[in-house]
Amino acid sequence: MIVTLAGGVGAARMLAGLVQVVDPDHLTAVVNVGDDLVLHGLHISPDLDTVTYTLAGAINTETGWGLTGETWQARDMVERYGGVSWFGLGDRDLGTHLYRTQRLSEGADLATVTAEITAAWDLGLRVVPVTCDPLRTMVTLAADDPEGPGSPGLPAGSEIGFQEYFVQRHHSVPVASVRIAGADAARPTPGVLDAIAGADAVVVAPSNPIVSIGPVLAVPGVREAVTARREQVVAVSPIVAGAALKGPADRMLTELGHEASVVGVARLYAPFAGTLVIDEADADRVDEVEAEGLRCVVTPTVMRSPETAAALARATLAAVGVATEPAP
Ligand code: FO1
Repeated sequence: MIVTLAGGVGAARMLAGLVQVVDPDHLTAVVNVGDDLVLHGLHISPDLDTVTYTLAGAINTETGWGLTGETWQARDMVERYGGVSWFGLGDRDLGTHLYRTQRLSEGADLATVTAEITAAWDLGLRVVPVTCDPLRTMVTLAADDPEGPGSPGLPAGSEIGFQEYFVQRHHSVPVASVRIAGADAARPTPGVLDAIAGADAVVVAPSNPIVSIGPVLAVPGVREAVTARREQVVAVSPIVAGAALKGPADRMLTELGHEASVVGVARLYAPFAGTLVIDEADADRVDEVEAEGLRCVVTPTVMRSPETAAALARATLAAVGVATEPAP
């Protein structure tokens, strides 16, 4: 069994590589739900949906989130009424949130509903929310944020939800701190800790270390379970040549006092990961990464195509001695 700790877009691409090189029946994605939000009364799980839609081949490849072939009539109606329209929910995507919300209201837990949704998309792998309990990533602003189109002004020190930071404010305001609300009381989804304990490899996907991998590890028991498997834990750096490929990970690392580089990632991950995979662009930093106490593997990590994602998946698993299936 291969377990992958996953955020959104980067993790989804990595998983699309992994399913090409290992039997999907032997693959479990443990996914961040700190980005989840309730909007229009609907429960939205962006990272679960990004992983699901990507593996189903139904993702909007331009945005990296939402569905292909989307229309926006419902959002346009909300906008007409002056409602909340900064978070773009397409008409097809809305169907997922309607279904999820209805099932949750009937008493199903998020893991059950996610299994139903992934089965409907014929996914072979298991996609599991790290917890079925509420987990919310909260961001405290380091500076005043002036009023913008569709977003009210806020003073420094205000705490806002992750999507208010990421989407409503286009992650343009500096961050003073990040808090994972609900983490103390959250219970890991049943099976998650056992999957980690029994995994041949635990892959930390190239996701934001603070707001994607952070909430997964914040669920009580998960960090400990991963650390106990440190020798088999292999992380892929989401930072290449000092920059995040997507999103604010580089700025956020700097703002929170970390180095926005493979060395900064190594420092954060060394307590629980035995190996860090870095891009060829950072090959000159291998010694500095290894000085942090992990093995370092250099390979192309930018997933521009299914082939490059498969090659990265192969190299990542080989780094912890896990054999992969030959290319079809
Ligand atoms: N990201 C945006 O930048 N703008 C959006 O309007 C937006 C809508 C959205 C709707 C559903 C969904 O599943 C994801 C959506 N995302 C949007 C992406 C998402 O909020 C972030 O990329 C992740 O939370 C970060 O991992």
